[in-house]
Amino acid sequence: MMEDALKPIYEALIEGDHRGVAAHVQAALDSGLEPEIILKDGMVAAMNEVGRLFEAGEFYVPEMLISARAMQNGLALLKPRLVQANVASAGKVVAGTVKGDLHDIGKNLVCMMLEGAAFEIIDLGSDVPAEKFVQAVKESGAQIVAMSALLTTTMPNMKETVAALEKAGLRRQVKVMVGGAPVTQAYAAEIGADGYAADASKAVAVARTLLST
Ligand code: B1M
Repeated sequence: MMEDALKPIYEALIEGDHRGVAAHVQAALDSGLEPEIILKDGMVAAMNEVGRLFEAGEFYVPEMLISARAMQNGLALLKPRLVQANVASAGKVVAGTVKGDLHDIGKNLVCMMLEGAAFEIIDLGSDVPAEKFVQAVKESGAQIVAMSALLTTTMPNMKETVAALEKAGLRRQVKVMVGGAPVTQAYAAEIGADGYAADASKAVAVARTLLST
């Protein structure tokens, strides 16, 4: 059953009420609720419902967009609680949502959790072409490339990025990890990625494992 403090967050997110989301997230934090619970059981659950309503033809792109904006508003409040200041860098990560794909909420969450675990993040944003990943690895000397895709039609661009890293002679110096709703462990293996994570907290564990192997 959903906590009482989460219901108004869930409802405000579905309504795309960004002020309401911020107010209810703040109230939930003030009441002592863990940020991870607010995120997972309140906000991510609401975005899944938005997706279901879209699929059912009850929501259209503008509704998805205003819910996404409200989500970003709530995330901004959670960020300081999820990202703790750490001393030593755990490693450098070049992150982005692949070419053709504008969904950046999951990728932002992954970046936030990695940052909280002391990784240095070079966030390339969304709709990132393979060459831009390659360029960023060259410039930063990152040890990990983290790619997100939310559309079945953009998943192949992960494979394209792996190929571009290979072509640039960089594949042996970076580990590639992938994720996003349609992505699976099997797909990660198929495209030659080194790691897959189903959610943002698992992404931290995967990144740590990749750098220790
Ligand atoms: Co779009 N959209 N969307 N959308 N959208 C989905 C993804 C969809 C599943 C909705 C649906 O039909 N049920 C569907 C995809 C269908 C498919 O391909 N199979 C879809 C569609 C069709 C589209 C358009 C094509 C719609 C249209 O124009 N007709 C269009 C495409 C635009 C484009 O990208 N070129 C489109 C547009 C949009 C908006 C721009 C309006 C908006 C995005 C705004 C933004 O991101 N700034 C939007 C939204 C909000 C969604 C839904 C509703 C929510 C996505 C989200 O933020 N979820 C989504 C439905 C759904 O996902 N249920 C949907 C919350 C987020 C925290 O979860 O991103 O999955 P997620 O991230 C998770 C994990 O996947 C994982 O960690 C996170 C949780 O901890 N993860 C990683 C993600 N990346 C990772 C990387 C890792 C590891 C883990 O390692 C590197």
